[in-house]
Amino acid sequence: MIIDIYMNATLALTSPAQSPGSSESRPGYFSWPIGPEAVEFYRENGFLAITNALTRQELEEIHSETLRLSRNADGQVKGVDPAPPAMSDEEALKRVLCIHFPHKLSDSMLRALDHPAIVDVLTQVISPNVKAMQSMLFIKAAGKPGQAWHQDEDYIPTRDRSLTGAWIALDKATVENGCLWVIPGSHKHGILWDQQWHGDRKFDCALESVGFPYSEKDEVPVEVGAGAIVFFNGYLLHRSLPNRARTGFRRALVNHYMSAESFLPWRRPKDDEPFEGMAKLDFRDIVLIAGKDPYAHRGTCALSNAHVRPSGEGGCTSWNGGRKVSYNE
Ligand SMILES: O=C(O)CCC(=O)C(=O)O
Repeated sequence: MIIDIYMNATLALTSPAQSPGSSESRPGYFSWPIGPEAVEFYRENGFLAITNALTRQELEEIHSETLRLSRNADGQVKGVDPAPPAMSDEEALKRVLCIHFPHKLSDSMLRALDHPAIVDVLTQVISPNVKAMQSMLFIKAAGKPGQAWHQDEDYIPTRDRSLTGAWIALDKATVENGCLWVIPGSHKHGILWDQQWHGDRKFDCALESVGFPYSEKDEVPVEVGAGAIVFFNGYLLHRSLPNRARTGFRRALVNHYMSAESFLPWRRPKDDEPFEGMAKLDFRDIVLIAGKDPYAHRGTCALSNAHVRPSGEGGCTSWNGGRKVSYNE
């Protein structure tokens, strides 16, 4: 079964990296360490892909941890039962669309937060001082839905628009199996567009951004091999379509980062917690991955736990603030 699970991974990643900063012939695809050309591309377009980021060994470790978390033998991932011993690895993986905060339970995913390729890119496109606050492990078996148009700052609001995703491809990601699609340059408006329920079974329970001045002809697929990393700005409009391959998975580990200079007003304090006011609201369940944390004196704390994201297959009632939504028939 392991062979089947690794079937669509492209693991030819031990070849020497291209010279620093050089890019492939496709626009937006670079090797690391990156140079000014890549930074300029990112500023203009709101995304870039690093093709030579993870080694085969790093990928294999994350694959094996993905399986461990999906089997959930110790029940630490909320929202999915421990897999019975008789359940195949493939079946265990197929149960889960995505696990939020896997770095809380996996050392290799925690290590992936400050992978040198990520530090290289983020210290050039965000700030010398960078912190991480979130990870998501998409497993996306054949037949699973995508995520409708959205901007990540809808969900993780920074105060200086510095939110950046690092989308680590664990399998080859193609149009067929549900790669990322982006609208280049859409981050530049600096506007968070309205969101509404889409009712479309192609997508999971998250809302869809609407009212922006782009159409489908403006979107481009970001197809990458396993081990590549796609970086994208928190204001960039992006989505993914369902995995339409007949078999296999489209796995990706997505980490989120921001400047350490900005507070992160992500969670309201509970009634009995001291509160200095909105301007000082700061989520401190963070990992500093580069430079200095100007707010280190505030300490850090554990606020998030690994849990499964609803795929929509069992309905979306508990998502979007408990708002009841249903799919169009
Ligand atoms: O990987 C996917 O299918 C969607 C990921 C995404 O939209 C995100 O990380 O914001």
